[in-house]
Amino acid sequence: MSAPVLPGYRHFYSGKVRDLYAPEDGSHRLLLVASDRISAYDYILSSTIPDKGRILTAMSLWWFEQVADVLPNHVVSTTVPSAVSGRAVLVERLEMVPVECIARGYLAGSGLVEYRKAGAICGIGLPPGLENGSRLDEAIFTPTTKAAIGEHDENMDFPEVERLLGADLAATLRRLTLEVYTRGESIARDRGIILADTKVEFGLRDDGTVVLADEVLTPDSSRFWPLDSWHPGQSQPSFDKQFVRDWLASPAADWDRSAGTPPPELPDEIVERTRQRYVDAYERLTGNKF
Ligand code: PZK
Repeated sequence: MSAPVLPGYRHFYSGKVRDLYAPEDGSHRLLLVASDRISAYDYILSSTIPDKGRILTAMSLWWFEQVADVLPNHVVSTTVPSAVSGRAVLVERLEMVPVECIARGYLAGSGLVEYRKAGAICGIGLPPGLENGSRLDEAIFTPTTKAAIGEHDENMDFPEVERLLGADLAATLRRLTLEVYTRGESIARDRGIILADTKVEFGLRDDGTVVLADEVLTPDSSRFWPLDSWHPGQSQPSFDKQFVRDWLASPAADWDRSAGTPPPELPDEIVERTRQRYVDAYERLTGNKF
């Protein structure tokens, strides 16, 4: 599923699972389109998940409202071309901050790797004895460089962020990242979902106002874990992608991850169960029916 042609818009950029367009009306806007594409093990799969783009768009819009008292967001309108209805938003065009702002409240992924190697993540020392999936006493800000597609992001320590962006903006981004995450984690936990970590994208208006951009607190930008199967000391199942990962790793898929061949198409049952997990996450978090 490649980026659709949208009359009145010029295709501007495509990420792994989303596409950006510039309106041809000369307005200072962008159209941010969420596709039904899904990634696993660093591949974009050939299968799509029906409604994923609409579900994640609705979830992100809901989160923007939940944190509207923390900072403004880039959404201008949800009136969009019918070809992408429900899965696109018209947004303010901002100067994007060239740092991936990540907050972690639990130990997993590259954070766990760093902790085991150094007892610290991004220069922040952590107590000994933490395990895979442990909850941190306080969430931490673990920024990374924005690498080009295909490259891997590199951890930065806070002084590096200060040198790159200035001490004021660095402190503001750290505070806002932690406020957005802490608010989200608390809301999600009450509804049975652990938000282990999240990546927040910020942009700047011409007057320097920091604005929440991109999508926020979705399963594509965050680790979602089911609270009822959270067991520190082992790797936690992913709320949204576990069926996909388990099937791709099973003999049924007949796929050798290390061979460099792209993963096979997903069976209909795996697609349907995965779609249901996105619907579940949306309904549990928001209390709305999808
Ligand atoms: C912007 N991205 C990442 C997201 C993609 C790429 N409001 C904004 N103003 C200016 N630029 C961006 C945004 C936002 N959001 C975001 N790159 C630029 C991205 C989604 C799909 F292809």
